[in-house]
Amino acid sequence: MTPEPQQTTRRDDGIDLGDTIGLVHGPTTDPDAERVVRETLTRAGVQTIIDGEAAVTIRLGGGGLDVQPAEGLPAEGYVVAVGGNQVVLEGVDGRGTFYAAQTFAQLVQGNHLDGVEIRDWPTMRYRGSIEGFYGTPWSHADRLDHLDYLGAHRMNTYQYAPKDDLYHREQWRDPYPADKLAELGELIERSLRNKVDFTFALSPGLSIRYTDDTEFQALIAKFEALYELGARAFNVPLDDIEYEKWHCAEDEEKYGAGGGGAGRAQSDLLNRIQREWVATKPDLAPLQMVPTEYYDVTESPYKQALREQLDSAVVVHWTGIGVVPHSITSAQAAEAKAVFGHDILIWDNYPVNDYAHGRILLADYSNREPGLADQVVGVISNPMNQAGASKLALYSFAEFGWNPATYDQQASWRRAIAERASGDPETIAALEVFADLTTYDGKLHLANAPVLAAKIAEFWATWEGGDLAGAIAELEPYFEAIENAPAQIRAGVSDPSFADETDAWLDASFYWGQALREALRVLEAGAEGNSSDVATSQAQINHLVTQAEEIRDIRLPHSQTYPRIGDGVADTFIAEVTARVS
Ligand code: LTM
Repeated sequence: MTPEPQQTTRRDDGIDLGDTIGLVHGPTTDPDAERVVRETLTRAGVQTIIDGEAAVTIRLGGGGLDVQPAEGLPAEGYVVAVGGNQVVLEGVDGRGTFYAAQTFAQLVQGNHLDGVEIRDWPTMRYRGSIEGFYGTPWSHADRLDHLDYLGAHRMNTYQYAPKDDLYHREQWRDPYPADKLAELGELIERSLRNKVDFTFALSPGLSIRYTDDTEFQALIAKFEALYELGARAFNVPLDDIEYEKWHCAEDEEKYGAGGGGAGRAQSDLLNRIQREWVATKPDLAPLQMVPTEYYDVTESPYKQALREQLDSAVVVHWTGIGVVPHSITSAQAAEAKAVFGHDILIWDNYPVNDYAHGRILLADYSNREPGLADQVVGVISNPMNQAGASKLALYSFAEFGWNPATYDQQASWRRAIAERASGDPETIAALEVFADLTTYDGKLHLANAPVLAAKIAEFWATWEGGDLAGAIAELEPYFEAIENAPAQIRAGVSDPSFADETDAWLDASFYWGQALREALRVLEAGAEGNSSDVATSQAQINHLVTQAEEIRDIRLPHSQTYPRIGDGVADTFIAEVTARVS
């Protein structure tokens, strides 16, 4: 089950659903939950769903079985009970009932459910993602698929903030053209179906004139257009701007120089949005902002201004210490809360790869302390330019946000891999080999290809001990696994976006696997004193590496360089081999 429920009690009276099910609606029933239940039943082979009781009855929205009701659980909490020929799915609210249905979907195995009682609720209020990276934004189809993924993993937040959507940042004043607006409308609709808060973010900081009323009106008009489409959550990111640079003399005169002035100007803007717009719409979620100093906890005139002047209802984003921090501790988060003086939402820059050109990041979501939940209102992921491949990390964000106390980064990563592989052992193994080659990001993960590196270290130890054949016999299967992983992944990962988006890296892995194997031939030929075979194999290696380095992904910024595969390990091995035979 993912995320793992807070409380699970096994019962011994499981249920076979059969082909006819009764559906009874209780007080907390929910149409999106019902859709998930019906789809699940269809997948399980149920042919008839009757309105009312049957031999097996699903009570959607409570009632039935003698279980403690959901009432009293935290927001979004729910109860699932399976036994005595009944299934009870009850939430404390609509989202809770939807999550009960999603849990039901995971519990159904074929046509069967084991007996169980689950009481569950999220630890963190905000769980999900912020599409907040530079480079090629996600496609419309990527986003629709992503929203389904969030809903199925009990994540409740998607923030629309792609840096390279011109209408989000550079041309923030301009209304969206009709076709873009229609797409945003579809995203909002899909978010609602998945009980995800579609959070529309507008970044005016590159050019806004804070004292100019028409600027405020332009911002509100943009928000209003999204509100009309159904968006109920809004964010004003002011990251990555020159906050000491004013865009009109009036601003400079009113706010003065330095970070303190920027903090006052930004507070005035946010406070006016809060006062004149948010406060007039009771169905809006708390307003959010991303401060310009989002990456530290150092006291400054800017933070002092936000702390003292920004409306207390505004939620403030923070990335941890450092833009992409190796670790985030609860003590740091407590400092962030104190220095910003507001609720803190962690904008976590993992697995975002816009700064790591040529890399996809498929390693574990690591080094975030569970105690963060006591200090912040949530943790959301800034993902990669590759939406489907980002699901590996998002899986773990879902688990961490739901239940940080039980979060185990390695175990969660393995489950995420297994999910991508639909549980197929060969595909799991191939994904693990491939992900190892794409570990390094220079931030959360400082070592590249740790598994490959360890195997190569063992190889040299055996080699130094004089057992060339034994060393090769041990290592070559792993090189073969590198070569063969792409084909296995392409055949075995059912989500087509994964192989599609990692295509460049899969191709590169194939060539590097072959090059590594050829390096073993170099060693063999060298040991035999066969210089002609050494030269032939070395030429072949050069050819393979050239092919790997000619590959380009189609997305910016990765299209500007070659896909990195086990760099610093695979290339070093080949260099070492060459040095030893020369
Ligand atoms: O992290 C924040 C708040 N802003 C930007 C992001 O847009 C960008 O994706 C990441 C990673 O490069 N770094 C930032 O500073």
